[in-house]
Amino acid sequence: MRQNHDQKIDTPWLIVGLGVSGYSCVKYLSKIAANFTVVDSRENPPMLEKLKTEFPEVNYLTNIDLFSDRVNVDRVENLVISPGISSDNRIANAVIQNGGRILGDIELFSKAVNAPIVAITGSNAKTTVTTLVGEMAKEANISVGVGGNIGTPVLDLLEQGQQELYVLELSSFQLETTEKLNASVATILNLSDDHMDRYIDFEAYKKAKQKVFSGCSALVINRHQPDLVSAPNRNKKSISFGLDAPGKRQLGLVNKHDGRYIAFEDQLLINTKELLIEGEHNLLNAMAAIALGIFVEIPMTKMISCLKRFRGLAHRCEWVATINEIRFYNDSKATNVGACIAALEGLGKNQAGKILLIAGGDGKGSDFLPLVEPVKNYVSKLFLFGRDAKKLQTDLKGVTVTFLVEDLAEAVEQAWHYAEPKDQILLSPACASLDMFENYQQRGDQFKALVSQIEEAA
Ligand code: UMA
Ligand code: ADP
Repeated sequence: MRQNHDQKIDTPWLIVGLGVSGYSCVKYLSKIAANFTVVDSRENPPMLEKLKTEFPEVNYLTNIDLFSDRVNVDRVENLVISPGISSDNRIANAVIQNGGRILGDIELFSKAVNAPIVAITGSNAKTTVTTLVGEMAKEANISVGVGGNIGTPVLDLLEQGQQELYVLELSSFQLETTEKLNASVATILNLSDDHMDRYIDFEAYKKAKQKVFSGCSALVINRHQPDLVSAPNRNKKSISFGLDAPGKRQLGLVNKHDGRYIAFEDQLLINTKELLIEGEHNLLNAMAAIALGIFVEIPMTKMISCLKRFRGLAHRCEWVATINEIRFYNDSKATNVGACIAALEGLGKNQAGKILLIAGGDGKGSDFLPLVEPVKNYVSKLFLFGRDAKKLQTDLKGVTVTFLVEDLAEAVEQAWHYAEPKDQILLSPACASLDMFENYQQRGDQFKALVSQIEEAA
């Protein structure tokens, strides 16, 4: 049941959402002695118990309908909204109409710090590149705070005292409410359909992402998608990255007799054979991290030594096991079509066998047609489950042999049944997991457990 009586917010600040971001804002606003209230549409938001114990004096309202006109926000001047909630709701609109402003935790953070910020967004590769830049800074003994969409709310980073550098992974949701980020260097790594259940169209999603450049001093640009940079930022200093040979202010690939090298202008940096991360997409990620690092003066030697030992992250094209010459990969973090294409191209090229692909879940309103070409090229059998299995089946009709299955367990069982030596069994769902799992980690962990069972029985 929703609150059915009128509510008046009596404070100049209002925090919407009591998840980890909302709670980090509670701590921050308390510290700067702002007078605020917290609301959440859920009956029992995740951080409620913590709020009651640690901040018993704070006013809060739960089970609030953000679209109802029963909440009076006439006194609210600053509405701090959590990323999971769109600003297109009645409470936010009323605050704007009254001359108030909408902001998020990223805006508060950027006003509070003096140290340089590396700002990273994109549809895919954010966590990989953010982690890499953070590790590169540590390798160079630079004190660094790494946070944002990656998991630690940015305002929580301030609790460790000011660092020499901040590396932030930013989602389009977080950028929507960020007017001036003032990053030392900012990038949109790549862009493909995602979160189409939140945005009217791709342009609206792109516009949110482009806020990462607001007030930035320098840019890192993907040469394969140059139109991601918004017009007012095109004349700023920049370094680009791409899979072709590099020119001036460019990172790229150079072929030599002993292999392919990542190079900056005419300087060879590392033979790609020395990297532990697989796939062409990870070469782009390595180059993007180096380009970002150059702008915040991480020494090149440190960046290269870091790259040589970086093994990649769990659930991202992660090799799990090889059983009877059949390789299993967990790419549960492929929650959109772009990531699935990268996995198919990364694992499919130069392989003798075929890929048996396990996909499906919540497609977040995306179009699956861009999968047709890579599925045709690399996939011998497709196993689909979850909410959008039928939509995937329709969009990929006639492209390869397709099976609709009940769940992940049946998908793995069937894939193992059909796989032949040299094949690869790949979980790369192209969809979010939330229709059947708590999160992508649980989906990936279940996949790994199912593979272990096969290994034990084999
Ligand atoms: N919610 C309500 N009512 C409310 C407030 C929230 O129903 O009043 C729901 C939201 O719709 C959402 C969930 O609660 O489904 C969580 O939303 P939130 O804004 O409270 O999220 P936080 O717990 O603060 O976590 C957020 C990011 N989550 C989202 O953007 C949904 C986390 O990214 C991020 O790590 C964290 O802040 C710290 O910065 C997660 C994520 O899924 C990993 N991000 C999306 C993605 O990567 O695709 C964008
Ligand atoms: P994000 O934080 O943006 O979701 P991750 O580094 O967690 O990015 O990777 C998410 C998914 O995207 C994984 O499936 C991963 O294999 C894939 N991926 C990684 N780098 C790229 C890239 N450059 N282009 C496309 N997909 C990528």
